[in-house]
Formats: sequence, structure tokens, C-alpha cells
Amino acid sequence: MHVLLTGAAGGVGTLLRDLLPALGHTLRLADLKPVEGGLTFDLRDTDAVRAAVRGVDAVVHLGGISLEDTFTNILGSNIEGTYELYEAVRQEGVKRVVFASSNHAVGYTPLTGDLIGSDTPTRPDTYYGLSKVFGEGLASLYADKHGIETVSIRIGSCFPKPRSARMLSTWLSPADCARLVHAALTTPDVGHTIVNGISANTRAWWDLSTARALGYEPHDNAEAYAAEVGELDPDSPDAKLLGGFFTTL
Ligand code: NAI
Ligand code: 15L
Repeated sequence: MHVLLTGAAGGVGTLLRDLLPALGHTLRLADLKPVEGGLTFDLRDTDAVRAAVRGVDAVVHLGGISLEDTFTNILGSNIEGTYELYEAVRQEGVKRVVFASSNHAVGYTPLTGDLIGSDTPTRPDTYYGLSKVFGEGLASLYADKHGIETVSIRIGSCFPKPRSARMLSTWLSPADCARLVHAALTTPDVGHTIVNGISANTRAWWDLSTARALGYEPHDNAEAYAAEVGELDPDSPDAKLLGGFFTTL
């Protein structure tokens, strides 16, 4: 498939740039920051976004602010930017989007010991998390009204390796991320489907059944890094709420 990768200069974008071509995808790269061989664009620029999506089969939408920020900044890059992306997709006749949602869309979900499904009610922990709830809602609207299909992946923590004890539960390895994005791009008839995105972590808090229903089979397990990152402090927010310290920001 010919795929536009927004946010291509970022952490996940850099990882997927290397991994998605091996799964059969030809990438068009785009970011606010210059990226080699790619387009430099602002998601808030209607014409630039429309030009970026023209002619692709699908979009993997990673672009935007990836941490908590002022409401004004989140409004621009994440809320208006995602709206511009979906409008461009509609006008250019693109039929599939993979949206990088986040655990922070459901960050106030308590950690009770039961696995949390992708149907858990939204409980954003930040303006950032709220923008992911907006993106999921927009994806639902465009699926129902315009037949544009989206898989919204609530990514846990996608980094080359876990950076904290919390990530022993939330880690999504780069290779598993590519597998999940590939499944999200290629599975037919998804409408708007929300999936949890983590690896096969021994200490997982998330249920992966909707991701597995797309054919996702994780290969990695954060447990391999347990000695490196140490144990979770049971009194810390990271041990109590899915969004961890984001709930304190
Ligand atoms: P990142 O911050 O490294 O990359 C995001 C990219 O978006 C940056 O290169 C930035 O320049 C670009 N961007 C920001 N505003 C833009 C705009 N107005 N127009 C065009 N491009 C813009 O973030 P990362 O870690 O690569 O995450 C990628 C996506 O996945 C983000 O949407 C993030 O919210 C989501 N995500 C990431 C997680 C992770 O663990 N890395 C976890 C959950 C969600
Ligand atoms: C996210 O949504 C962020 O984009 C990423 O930088 C991490 O903080 C991740 O969540 C996480 O919760 O570990």
C-alpha cells in the first residue's frame, strides 16, 4: 500500500520508517520538522495537508503534540490538525486511516488487577488525552458518515525499550508496533475499531482481544527488561491509574 506517515520525524515515525517497508508498504513521509526525503508541512495548513494525502491508499496519523501542553497548542496541532487530516482524506477519496491514540485517552482508569478492554469508557488524564478522545470521535464520525475506516490504536509506550517500571506493563515494542499498524492497514471492514496497543507483556494491564481480532500477534515482552528498570513503587500514581504520572500534570 502507498501510505502517508504523518509525524514521520518523531520517535515512533522514525521507528516505523524502517519497519513498515519490510511489511510491503511504500511510505510518503511528512512532518512539521524536516525529514529526509519527506514533506515539511503543518497539519493546520489545509492545502498542505490535502496535497500530502493526495494519491495515497491510507494514512498512518502519528503527527501532533505527544505530551501534555497548553490547551491552545493541543487545539491547533492535535484537534484542528486531526480535523484537517480527515477532511483532506475525505476530499481526496482515501479510505483508511490508522490513528495514533493513546493510553492517556483512558488515563484515569483505575488499575484494579482486571485486564482493561478497549471498550472501557474514555477518561482522559490531560488536554493531550482529551485530544485523543476527540480523534477517536472524529474517526467514528467519518466512518459512519463518509465510509472512511479507521483503526484507533491506544498506544501504551512505544520506545526501543521500556524506560520505567510502568512500561513493563505498557510497552509496545517497535516491531510489535509495526505488526499492529500493518494489521490495522490491511484488515478489511474495520469501520471504526479501537484497539489497545502493547506487546505480550507479562505484567500487561490491557486486554488485547480487539487487536488480536485484526490478526495482531505480539512477539515481544517487556519482562526481558525487568532487571534494568526495577520495580513499580506501589504508592506512586504509576501503580494506581492507567495514565500514571500524566494524572498529576
Ligand atoms: P513525537 O513527539 O516524537 O512525534 C510527533 C511528531 O509530530 C513530531 O515529529 C512533530 O514534529 C510532529 N508534529 C507536531 N505538531 C505537528 C503539526 N502541527 N504538523 C505536523 N507535524 C506535527 O511523538 P511519538 O512518540 O513519535 O508519537 C507518535 C504519535 O503516537 C503521537 O500522536 C503520540 O501522541 C502517539 N502516541 C505515542 C506513544 C509513545 O509511547 N511514543 C504512546 C501513545 C500515543
Ligand atoms: C503517550 O501518549 C506519549 O506520547 C508518550 O510519550 C509516552 O509518554 C506514553 O504515552 C506513555 O504513557 O508511556
